[in-house]
Amino acid sequence: MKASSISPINIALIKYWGKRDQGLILPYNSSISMTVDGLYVHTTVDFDNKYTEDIFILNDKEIAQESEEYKKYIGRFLNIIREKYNIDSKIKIVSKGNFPASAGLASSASGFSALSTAINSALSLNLDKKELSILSRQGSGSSARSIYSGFVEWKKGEKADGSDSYAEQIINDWPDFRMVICVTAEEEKKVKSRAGMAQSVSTSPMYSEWLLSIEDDLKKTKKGIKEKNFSIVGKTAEENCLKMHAIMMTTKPSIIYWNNITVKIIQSIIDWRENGLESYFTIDAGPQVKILCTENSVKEIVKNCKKIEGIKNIIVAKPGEGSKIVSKHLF
Ligand code: 2P0
Repeated sequence: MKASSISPINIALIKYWGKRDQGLILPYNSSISMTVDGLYVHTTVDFDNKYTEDIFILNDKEIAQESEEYKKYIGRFLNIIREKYNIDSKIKIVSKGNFPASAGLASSASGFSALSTAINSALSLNLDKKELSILSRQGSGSSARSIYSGFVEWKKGEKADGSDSYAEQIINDWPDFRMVICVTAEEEKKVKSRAGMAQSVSTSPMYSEWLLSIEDDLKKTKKGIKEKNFSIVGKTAEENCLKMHAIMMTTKPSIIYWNNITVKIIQSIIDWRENGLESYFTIDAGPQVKILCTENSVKEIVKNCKKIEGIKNIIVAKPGEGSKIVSKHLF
């Protein structure tokens, strides 16, 4: 009962920030993302009676079952799996990401989609992509989107049981769309998304405004993606990102994920744009800036980024493939 998977991160163009149901992980709004090529988590799972307790090794470090991190994320998800599929045996999970964890690069999205995909195979659950997206969502909301390749929408759904809250592909191919990821800090963020978004829903005076404007953002972005209209997608993504950060900043106590390099990059992008280099930014629950651009401007953007002091790493990414089973096991 061993299986392995690889699952990518995804970066939202229209963001998810707030749950209408914390237990089932149901969002207040739909969201849209790009699945990112080259940044992924590789996971091997093994259900076997030889294990006397569950074991979870993340990036070569065993995560203690007593830790809050384990209980709130993996432990909670394994309880859901055990109850739903009537599983008694213990599991060993080994996961390895090729990017810094918890720094706003969607580690939980790739982590839980990799875990769900591997468990689906190990337990022969035969879930299709939609069902897998629903299962993965209950581990971490944004992971519902990493199941699919390309550009993806996670539909918020209406039903109380969450059966209509899953992701779907919008399009697979947009060959010249690029994301230049600027890593500005590699340490773990102080406020985890889960706690931060709950706090925003209950305390930001702007939260209801966010929900009122989101349908329009979704509509524009979906149409823009289908027509491969880069300007519309980039502009709408940037506006949506700023609205989400306005909510974060007006949360009590305020959540500010940006550092001074984040701000420097934002200002640079606006300058470049005024000078004819079309690019936009999006930023998640962390200080990294993801620059949206097309293939023909990557060279100039990377050259410009190298001149900005403090950027630790620059990664150029294309739209990529969703979660998949692989034969290589990590143990
Ligand atoms: C997103 N983020 O749409 C937004 C943008 C962060 C900022 O999805 O509680 O780790 O596990 O469902 O999925 C981060 O939220 O939260 C996130 P949980 P998750 O990508």
